[in-house]
Amino acid sequence: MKHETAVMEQAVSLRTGAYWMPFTHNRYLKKNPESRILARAEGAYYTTAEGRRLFDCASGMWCCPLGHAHPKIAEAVARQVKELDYSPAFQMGHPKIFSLAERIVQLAPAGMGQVFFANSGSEAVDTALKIAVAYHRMKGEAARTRLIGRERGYHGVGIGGISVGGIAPNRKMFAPLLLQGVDHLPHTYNAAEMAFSRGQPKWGAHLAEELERLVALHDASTIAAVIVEPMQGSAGVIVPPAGYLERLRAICDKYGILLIFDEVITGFGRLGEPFGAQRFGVTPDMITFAKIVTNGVIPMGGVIVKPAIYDAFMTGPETAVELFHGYTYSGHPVAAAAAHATLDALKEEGSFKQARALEPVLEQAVHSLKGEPGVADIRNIGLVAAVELEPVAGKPGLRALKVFERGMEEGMLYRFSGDTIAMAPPFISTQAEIGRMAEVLRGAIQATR
Ligand code: PXG
Repeated sequence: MKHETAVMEQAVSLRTGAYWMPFTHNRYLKKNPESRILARAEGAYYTTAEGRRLFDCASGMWCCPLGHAHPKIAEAVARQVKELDYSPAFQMGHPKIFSLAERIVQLAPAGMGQVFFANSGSEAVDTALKIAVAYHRMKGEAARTRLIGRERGYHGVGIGGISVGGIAPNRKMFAPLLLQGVDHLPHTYNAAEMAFSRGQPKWGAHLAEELERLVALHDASTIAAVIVEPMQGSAGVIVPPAGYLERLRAICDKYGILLIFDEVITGFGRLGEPFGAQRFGVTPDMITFAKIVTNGVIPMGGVIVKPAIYDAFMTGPETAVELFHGYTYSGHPVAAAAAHATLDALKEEGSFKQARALEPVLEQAVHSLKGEPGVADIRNIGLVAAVELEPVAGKPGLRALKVFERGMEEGMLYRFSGDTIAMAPPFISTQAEIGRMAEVLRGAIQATR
């Protein structure tokens, strides 16, 4: 209790000037930081410095679905710090990272073979892009360097990730740094055709044919890879049209182009299956992951590849390094311990099944908001949902900010980007909590009309 009071006191007497907050309206927040300071977390709830309990509607930032302060994960981390806190990542290993790679391959769709570890989604993405280009070179097709992303795609904030990404504000300031030789598929969102769809929209599979157009324009011999999120998360939850990913896979196969699924959000159960690949029945050549792999407790990311990709590098003298890439903290032992405990918990708690069981509850709850003032669209799949609001004229983002602030007053921590409210509740949520999450949102939408 003494400790708890100290945490809270520290949080309310903050000097905020030195901290440059990421993806944040620093000036606005720092005028009144108290309501935004999280002091504690347990299970599906945060407690703010002001002592307000908030339901964790987005599982942190999509990464903590097993709930906070998970005893098994906490214990595994504490034990690992004492047993082996760090092991050099290059030329050395430790037992837990080999076994973790094997477990991740087993969870992945059939046909994947190896895992390369990084520390975040952004690093995972840049790793996958580098592997794609280097792979073709190893195979004697060094001209295959072009990377194809998608409009509205989010692939983190590395130079590679923003180059293949398709969100203008993330790109425009850094335009001179963007990679050359990148093109983009169109996004698949069309309100007139798919607003208020439940799950996968029926319209839009034909948009995958745009890849044929890009192949005709650039020639397949110049294209290394296509990278897409199976479900676009940061763009406001854009669910792939039925048949779309299948068609992308077929066109990539036809032209020898690698298909990368960025599963940083969809990996490890968010869609009710281990990966989006299994949910949609489409197996890519590489999968990037991060977030849920450690339940958000310790940073970790990585790339899962098909054996043919790994094997392409395993040539030349056995004593030579095969891939000149890696991070000081690749496969960090403490992250590996957290990941093992997370995978144990996902299994023991039947989390994928739980996410599937909650999917219709979430779907029903959020779609009941149709018709509330200014609700432009509602989208959902797996344990993910988004409510898109009509913007206040001339002030994009303001409506969602107001709803977000109102939500906090009512005990809900929503995610918002632009004028879309996103929800990705913990797998441990009860039906009642999901119902309340939607009802508080209804009240906030009505109050901010
Ligand atoms: N790829 C995808 C598909 C992501 O969603 C990243 C890469 C980058 O991961 P790191 O670990 O470098 O941040 C992401 C991250 C949101 C939100 O609320 C989404 C992300 C991060 C923070 C907030 O939409 N996605």
